[in-house]
Amino acid sequence: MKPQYLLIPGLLLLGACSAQTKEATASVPTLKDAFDGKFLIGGAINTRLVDGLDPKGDSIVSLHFNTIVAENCMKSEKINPAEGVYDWDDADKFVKYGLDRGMKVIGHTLVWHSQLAPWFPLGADGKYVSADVMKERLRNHIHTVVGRYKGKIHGWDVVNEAILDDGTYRKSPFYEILGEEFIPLAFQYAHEADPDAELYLNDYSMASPAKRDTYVKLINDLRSRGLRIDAIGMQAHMGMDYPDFDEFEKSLVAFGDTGVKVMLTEWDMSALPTVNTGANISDTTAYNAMLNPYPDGLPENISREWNARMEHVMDMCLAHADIVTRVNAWGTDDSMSWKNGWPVAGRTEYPLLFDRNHNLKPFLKKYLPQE
Ligand code: 9MR
Repeated sequence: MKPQYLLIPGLLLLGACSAQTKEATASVPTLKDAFDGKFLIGGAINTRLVDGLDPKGDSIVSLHFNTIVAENCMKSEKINPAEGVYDWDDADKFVKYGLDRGMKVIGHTLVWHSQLAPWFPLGADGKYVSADVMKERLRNHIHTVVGRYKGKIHGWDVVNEAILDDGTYRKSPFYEILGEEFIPLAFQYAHEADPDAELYLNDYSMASPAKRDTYVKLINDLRSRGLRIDAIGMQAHMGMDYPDFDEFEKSLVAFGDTGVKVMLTEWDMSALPTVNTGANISDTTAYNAMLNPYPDGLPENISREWNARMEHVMDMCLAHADIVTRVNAWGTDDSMSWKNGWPVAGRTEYPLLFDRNHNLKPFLKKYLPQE
């Protein structure tokens, strides 16, 4: 029997399938039913939601998603703040939250230049450590974190944002100390720690042809060494005038052609004037009211255009459902999106699949199973 959901205006509660409640219940079409057999559908969730402080967010995640990713609680700064010191609290609760609901739980992220625990690349003299020491630290970090969730985490963003838009390697501490080898090493260590976990490379601005070419080479290189890589995560932070959808699709196809799967891992679309097309969180701009034109709600024409662009992306994923295995929004509802604070702090954004009242955005309705 399909689960029944008690409908209360503005709130959805999981209800019992009893005769008494039958008249007051109706089955609700869900996103996970809509895309069943095509790809997983989900979102990034934060610790507020896991801790029960966002009950409406919890309702939509529990009802509509079959996969979740940790928005912040697994980043090295948080989970491994000092050498040999691990803070598992939020990550444990996050993993349990997903497993309790039968979801595919995704770990984010093992190797990232940003939110990197400050101790990680430095010696007692404050300078970068040697390559040997860095390898050991990388190995310990990955073995400890992946090992703790062995058999529980479905897949890991192993390396995040390693390549710049011009296709060259980002000069991160990992790169400066270990050169390009930090990527194969990270994949090797992650696979050693959990041979069954899927392993991903994840990055933004994936429509860039130069970036695409480097990632194709990188995937081929990892595979030629016999290392496991399951998918490329195309973060998919978008706006009203970017990315070029044709180039985005070319990247999606090029990645698929290498033999790995493709995931939209951090999907959102700004509805506001474009200030920055990437997702590099250190690139910020000062507030100015012109950049925040819709504090009281999206005008109808902008909403229509936004929904049409989102529908175009979802249709692209469906057209490539043979290679797209997960579509994941970077958040739950508009009120909690990082885009309200970036690249301009204090804007009112509308980038996600659910609005501030936790209603599904209009473009999604066409995909829902008919009631
Ligand atoms: O959404 C995340 C935000 O809450 C954090 O402050 C920020 C820094 O840790 O990271 C955001 O998530 C980023 C993700 O981890 C990697 N890709 C870009 C995302 C947006 O900055």
